[in-house]
Amino acid sequence: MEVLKHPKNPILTKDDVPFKVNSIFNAGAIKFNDEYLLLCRVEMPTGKSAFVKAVSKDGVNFSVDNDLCFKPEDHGDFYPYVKWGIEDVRIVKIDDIYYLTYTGYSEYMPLVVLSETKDFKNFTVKGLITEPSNKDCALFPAKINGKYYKVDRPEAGSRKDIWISESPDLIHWGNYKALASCVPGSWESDKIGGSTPPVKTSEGWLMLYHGVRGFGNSMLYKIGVMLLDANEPWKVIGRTTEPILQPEFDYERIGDVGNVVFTNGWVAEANGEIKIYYSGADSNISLATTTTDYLIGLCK
Ligand code: M1P
Repeated sequence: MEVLKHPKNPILTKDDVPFKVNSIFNAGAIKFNDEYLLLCRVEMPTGKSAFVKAVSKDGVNFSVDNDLCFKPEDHGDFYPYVKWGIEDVRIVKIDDIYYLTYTGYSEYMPLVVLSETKDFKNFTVKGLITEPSNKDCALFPAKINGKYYKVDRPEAGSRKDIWISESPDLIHWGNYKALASCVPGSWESDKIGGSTPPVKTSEGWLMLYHGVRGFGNSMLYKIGVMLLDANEPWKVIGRTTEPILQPEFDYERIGDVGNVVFTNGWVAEANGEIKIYYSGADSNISLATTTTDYLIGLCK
C-alpha cells in the first residue's frame, strides 16, 4: 500500500475548535485508552501557540476539547523559555508514562522542552533538554542497550542537520552525533528535521522526517522516511530519495504558510498499518495511511 491521503482531508480545521483560534495544526499522536489522541497545536488569537486535545474512536473523526490542556503559563520556572508559545509536540509512551518533547519559543529562540503525563490532563514539566537554537525533537519509545535516545535539529550557521544523542535519565544528554544531512540539489537541499518519533520494526527504527527546498521567497516542505539500525540507531540503514508526501491540494498549498506538509505524529497499528497525521499549509490536520512494510521497502 502506497501512502494514501484520506478523502475526508482535512480532518480538522479551526472551525472544529470550540473556541477562538487562528489555526490548528502540527499534532502529536498516540493511542490512549483505546482511542486515538491528538495533541494539537493551536495558534491563539494572541499569536502564541498552546496544545488542545482531540480524540477519536476511528482515527478519522475527531472531537476537539472545549479548552486548552497545556499552555505556556503551565510551565512554572520554565515560563521565560516558552512565553511566546509551545509548538509541535512529539509523544512517546515509555513504561506507563507519556513523554512530550516540543518546541518552546521565546526571546531566547526555539529550544526543546520535556514534559510528562499519565492522563493528558495533568502535565509535569521535567526541564529543557536542549539549548537554543534547536527543535524537531523526538524520543525513541524505548531504551536501547540501557540508554534513552533522542533526535533533534540544532542550527549551526546555515547548517540544519538531524542529530542523535543519548541519556541515562532523559534529562542529561550527551554523545552527540550528526545523523542525517541535507542533500544538495534535491527536494531536501536546504534543511531537514525529524518528524515523527521512531517506531521499532523488524528491520530497525523507522522515522519520518521533513525536507525543505527554497523556491524564490517560499520554502517547499515535503516528508521523507529513514530506517535506523535497531541497536546502533546513529547508523542510517536507508533513506528515501523521493518524498513520500508533498503538497498537491489546496489544503496543502494555501494557508498561513503555503506549500507545506509537516508531521509530528503517527500511529503504528499492530497489523502493520500506519496513520500519519500531518498538516497542510500550517492550517489544518490531515491524514495519510500506509504500512510499515511499504515504508521499509522505500528505505532499502
Ligand atoms: O512552516 C513549516 C514549519 O516550519 C518550522 O519547521 P522547521 O523549523 O523544522 O523547518 C516550524 O515552525 C513548524 O512549526 C512549521 O510547520
